[in-house]
Parts: sequence; structure tokens; C-alpha cells
Amino acid sequence: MDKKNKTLGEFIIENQSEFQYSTGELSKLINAIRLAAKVVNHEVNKAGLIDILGEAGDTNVQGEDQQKLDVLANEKFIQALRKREIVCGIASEEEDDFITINSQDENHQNKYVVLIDPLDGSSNIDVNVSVGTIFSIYRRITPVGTPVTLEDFLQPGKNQVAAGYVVYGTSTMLVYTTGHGVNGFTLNPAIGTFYLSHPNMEFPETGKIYSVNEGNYVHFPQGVKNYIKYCQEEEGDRPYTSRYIGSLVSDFHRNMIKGGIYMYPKSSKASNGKLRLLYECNPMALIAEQANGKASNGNQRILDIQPSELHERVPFFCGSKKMVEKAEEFMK
Ligand code: AHM
Ligand code: MG
Repeated sequence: MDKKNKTLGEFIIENQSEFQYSTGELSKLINAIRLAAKVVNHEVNKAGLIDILGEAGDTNVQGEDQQKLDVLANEKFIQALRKREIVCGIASEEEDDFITINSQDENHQNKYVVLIDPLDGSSNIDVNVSVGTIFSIYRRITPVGTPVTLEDFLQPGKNQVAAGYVVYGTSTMLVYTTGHGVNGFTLNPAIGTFYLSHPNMEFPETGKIYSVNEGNYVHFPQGVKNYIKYCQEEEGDRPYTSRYIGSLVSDFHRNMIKGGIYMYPKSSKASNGKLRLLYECNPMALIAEQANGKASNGNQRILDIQPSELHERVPFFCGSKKMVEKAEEFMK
């Protein structure tokens, strides 16, 4: 079949056997995410009509309560994942604690946990800048048949069986990995179908883009300041170009295609930076590594970090391998 005509649904079925526990459950799970992504995409596209349709807290003309989009996205993803008998627990940026999901027979037979940032960068919505969904999937480590526990969520990123993101941008794309490379699918909104548009995505080994919130410069550690100065120096292929959307998924997506580094360092104001290890950094790190890139907290591989709490933050340096390695050198 012509690659360009392959739908996400077809791709999931064709590649099911690649997965080590190939019972079809992971495929169903990705399908649930695909469905929720379409629903959220529809809502995100209407965001600019909020003055007409009503603000969060209002009731719209159909008598439905309007919700903030991040709350709504959270509900849609949880709803989609809850319905299939696959997921035993969900942790979300929008929820203080993890959610336990019972199988229909209440025997706790479901094997997977999902960690999700349902709408990352949501402060960008008001100004029509792209936002994203980030997801991370693990097999539970506690025995099937018992209730899911915090331990099932606090696994190092290297245990992830799949991870991905949806970018609601000029086009809506779903990009994911099950540990066999990274593939990107673009939504045709007219018919609501994702098509394989970016097979085998890879970060160029090096690049010319650095993405960091330079407004925080004075608060950064000296090593980070020095690396930023290095990016700006005139020598060889430098100075690099600076691009920062402030929407992790979009910044990452651009850098994966064009070559670049994304940084959210620690600072004198935030000792672990801003981004969350479990549902922002780990999934992006798995995608990066699967796409020949690299992700680090400055001196350690993100995927090796043993998490200690659900909403833990971590400094994040991610992108083209050579650029991340160079940044690490500066931080030694
Ligand atoms: P959020 O989870 O509250 O949306 O914050 C995460 C976002 C990332 O998408 C983005 O890269 C970063 O925050 C931008 O932060 P800042 O405005 O501090 O540069
Ligand atoms: Mg977020």
C-alpha cells in the first residue's frame, strides 16, 4: 500500500506483532487515544469562538456547561481510556492523585497505566498558538488482580512501552512510538482520519536551533548561561537561531524535524525547572531516543531517573544528540 495513504488504524493493526506482549491490548489503547485526540482537536479548533459560545463556567445555547479546555481535554482522555478494559490507572497533570480504574468484573484484570498531560501549553490557547497532548504508557508492576498502586506509576521512563504526543497546530498530528522508531500521522479534518505522513521520524544528529526561555537567563546556572553564549557565538555553523514557542510539544516537534535542542533548566527560582518528569519529560525522552535524539537532566539520562512522586519536576535538555551532549559538557 502507498505509505501516504496508510491510515493510523491500518498502521496500528499492521504493527501489532512488533510489540512483545502482542495481545492487541496496546493497539486498543492507542486507538482510544486516537479517538480522544480527534474529540479534543475539535474542541481546540473552536477555542477562538469562546466569546460567541461562552466562557468557562457559562452555559451554552444547547444548555451544556462550558468548561476550560484543559479540564475538558482531561475528561475526554480519561473517558476514552476508561471504556476499554485495558487501563487500570491514570495519572494526569490535571489530577492531584492517580485514578484507579476497575475492570468490569472489578477483578483488576487491566494491565496498563497511562500518564498524561491532556493539554500542555494551555496558556497559549487564548492567543491561538498551538498546544499539545502528551502521553506515556507502562505495564503495571504490581500483580494483576490487585488494585493499582502508586508504585505502578513511579517507574523509570525506560520501562515505558509506548509514548506519544498530539500537536494541535496548523495541522493536527499524532506522533508515537512503541519502541520501534517514531511515526507521525496527520489528521485530515474533513473526514476525521489520521494518515501516516511522517514515517520513521529522526532528529538530525545536530542542528541550528536552540529553544529556551531566555527571559530566565539571569536565574540560570553558569553552565547553562555559558552554553547559551556558545549558541550565540560566531564560529563554524554558529550562531544558532533561537526559536521558542513556549509549547513543549510544538518546540520539540519542530526541533525533531529541523534539528535543535530544547532546554528547560533549573534556575535560582525553580530548583528542578518546571517540566514534569512523568507525563512531560519521560514520554518526550522516549520519543527522542527512538528518533535518534537524546534527553537529559543535564548530567543523567532522563529515562534512567527513578521517580519519587507523581508530579515531580526535572530540568530538561532534549533534542539532537550532539547538541544535548554539548550542553551537558557545559554543565559539568
Ligand atoms: P503547562 O504544563 O502549565 O502548560 O506548562 C508547560 C509548558 C511547556 O509546554 C512549555 O515548554 C513551558 O511550559 C513554557 O514555560 P515558560 O513559559 O516558563 O517558558
Ligand atoms: Mg503541561
